[in-house]
Amino acid sequence: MEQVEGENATDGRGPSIFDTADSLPGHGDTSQVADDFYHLYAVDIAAMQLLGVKHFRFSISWSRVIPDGDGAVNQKGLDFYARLLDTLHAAGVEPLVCLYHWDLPQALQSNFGGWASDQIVPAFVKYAKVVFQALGDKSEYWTTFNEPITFCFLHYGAGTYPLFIKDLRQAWNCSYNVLRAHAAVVKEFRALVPGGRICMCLNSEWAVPLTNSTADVDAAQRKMEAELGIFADPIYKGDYPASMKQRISSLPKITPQLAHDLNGSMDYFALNFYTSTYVAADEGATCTWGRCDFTLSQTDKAGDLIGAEADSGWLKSTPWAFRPNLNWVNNRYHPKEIVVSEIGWDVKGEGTMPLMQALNDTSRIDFFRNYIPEATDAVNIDKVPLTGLFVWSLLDNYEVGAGYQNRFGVAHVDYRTQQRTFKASAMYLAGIFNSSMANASLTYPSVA
Ligand code: GBH
Repeated sequence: MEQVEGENATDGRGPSIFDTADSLPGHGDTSQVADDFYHLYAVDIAAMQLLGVKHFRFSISWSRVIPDGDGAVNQKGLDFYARLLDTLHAAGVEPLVCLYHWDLPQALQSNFGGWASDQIVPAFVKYAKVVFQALGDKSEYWTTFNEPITFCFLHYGAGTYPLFIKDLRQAWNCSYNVLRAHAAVVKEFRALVPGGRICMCLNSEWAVPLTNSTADVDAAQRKMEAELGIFADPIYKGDYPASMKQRISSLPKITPQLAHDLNGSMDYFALNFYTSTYVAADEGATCTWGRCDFTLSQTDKAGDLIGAEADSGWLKSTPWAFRPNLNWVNNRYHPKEIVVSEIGWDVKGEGTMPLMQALNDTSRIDFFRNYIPEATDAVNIDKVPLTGLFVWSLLDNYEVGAGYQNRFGVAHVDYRTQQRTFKASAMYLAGIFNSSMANASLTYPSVA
């Protein structure tokens, strides 16, 4: 995956849209080296063992497997992921593999506009089949997409992330092509990976009505329906939420055939959850994905923030929202199983701190200490079928929107030497994982 691997042109890998976005107005960092996970994966897996980590989520770079997205297969690319999966298994770490975490092969963007074009669907199906044939027996858990609302509406719609395209029509085409591609890929998955489980990984920020007014309460519900329902409703219910159909004129049409193909295509529900937002009814207001009749803010009427600040401007600590968000998903979709595929925190200012200060990441520990019990309560008290939770992230890594400035790792990465050092939060998690860190080396790989 683009955020950790590096070696973007090694062993036949083709360029992705983020390699080329380096020349666009962004943060100026490139993913060319990142965490050099391409070479260091084995020591990182050893570190997982030390921490007591039993599950690891990663994504495959499409352009490593098919360099131009739609042509010849690059065996060396597949071999890397085979080595990675075999090493995880040997270490007793179970993988969860994502096919697409935003790093589109550049050729597909250049040739036909990427996800905005329906030509993307057969290309993605071809890529997925190659992966399932080569690696399908090496993982039980899979996801097709990570956060499609993010890559469709921020990369193509809002123009704020690379690709920096600002065209809502392209974003809607993207979202529709994602649904079609997901349905088609799951069909192949059933044939090629018997016994495997697959879903789409979705994200939401919990919606809090700004006031007790019925209008704001309704608006908060609409916000959840729009953010999760844009994909989960067609999959679980066969159509978009009524609240979206009433308001968003550019909404694509879910045909009976597509609804049929999507039905049953989520074996579990993967949710990325980080934070929350206030929602106020606002007739005629537009949200990222069109006319939604509400406005969002992380500040209440008195001017107070919804929670403590992280480094990322969008991230505030709202542990109390985790349990209601999980319940919202459970009550609306009744998934057989839910996996929280990301929770995580970047410490304010960590990117410019001296190492010793960065290692003492008490606000990240607070984040986990506050969030994790909410998930436990959702399981024990509310009977939410939550079976797993992934921390984002093991390592500091390359952020598509922010480069190397924002650090989400529980291990610090010195990007100059590639040395990793466990932060205090890694020790905290090791305690939860029942690891015995007695002989742990806190910095790795060791320098000669
Ligand atoms: C995750 O998304 C990503 O899956 C992961 O790749 C990333 O490393 C991690 O966040 C940390 O950033 O720019 O103000 O429009 C988390 C959910 C949804 C959060 C989109 C940022 C954009 C806010 N993301 N959101 S803004």
